[in-house]
This record gives sequence, structure tokens and C-alpha cells, in this order.
Amino acid sequence: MNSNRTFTMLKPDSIEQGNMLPILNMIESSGFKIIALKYKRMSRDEAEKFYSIHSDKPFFNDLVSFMTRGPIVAAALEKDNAVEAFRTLIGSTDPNDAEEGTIRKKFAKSKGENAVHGSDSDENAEIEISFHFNTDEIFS
Ligand code: IDP
Ligand code: MG
Repeated sequence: MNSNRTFTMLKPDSIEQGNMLPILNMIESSGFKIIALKYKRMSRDEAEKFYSIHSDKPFFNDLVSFMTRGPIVAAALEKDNAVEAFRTLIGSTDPNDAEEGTIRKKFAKSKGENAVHGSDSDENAEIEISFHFNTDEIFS
């Protein structure tokens, strides 16, 4: 059975370009319930841990610098089949490959600065939600 929770971050480029509310609006109007929400700046240590799976990639240092250069919005989301449904809503990693109508097609400028994060599995969604939220900050 698929879990009904996923995790997202609105990345610093989205905040800098004034896209926080348009993106949150797209998320809500696509049927996701926001069950936890936080506006914060990640430390370098947090960003390195969050993206540790990519630590051997050539873009890792740029990714950590990008993700820590300004605030992000972190959110836990609830919907049936949430992980897959949210990956569909955000579109491909590279906005040039993303479908029309997806968040990344609409708001992302490049493969690196691509507006939003979305969990890639139920297991990672739970790990990422607990990375950013205590249980008393989640309202499901
Ligand atoms: P995803 O966010 O679509 O799941 P991942 O492959 O998990 O994509 O990569 C995590 C993040 O690392 C991407 O969202 C993007 O910000 C960055 N990234 C991935 N591939 C590249 C690349 O080839 N160049 C620059 N940045 C990249
Ligand atoms: Mg990923």
C-alpha cells in the first residue's frame, strides 16, 4: 500500500523570485493538505546531511551552497499516493524536460535551481519529514 505522505521544500530560488505563495497555492489546489510548514534557513551541516546521498556527485558542493544561500519553506503534505502524485505535480528534475503545467516547468530556471524538492519514496518521505519536523509540529 502506498503511504499518503510526502515532503517538499520550496528552494531558495523560489523564495528569492517571489514564488512562495503561487507554489503553495498550486500544491493546495492540486489536493495536497499541508500538515506541517516551516520557513527557515538550513545550515550547511543540515543541507549536507539532507543531501548526503548525493555527496559523491560533481554538483554536490553547488547544491549545498544553493540550498543554504537563503530561506526555504519545508512542508509535509498529505494526499492519496502522495509521493508519486507530488513527483507528477513537480515534473522532471531539469525544467527543460518537465511537462507543461508542472511546478518546475512554471517556476524553475535550471536543473540545479529547480524551485522545489519532492521525496522519491515513501521511506524517504518519512525520513525527510522527521528531519525537519517534530511530531508535535505535524497536524494530520
Ligand atoms: P530530484 O530533486 O528531481 O529528486 P535528484 O537527482 O534527487 O533530483 O537531485 C537532487 C537535486 O540536486 C536536484 O533537485 C537539483 O537541485 C540538484 N541536481 C541534480 N542533478 C543535477 C545536475 O546534473 N546539475 C546540477 N544540479 C543537479
Ligand atoms: Mg531526489
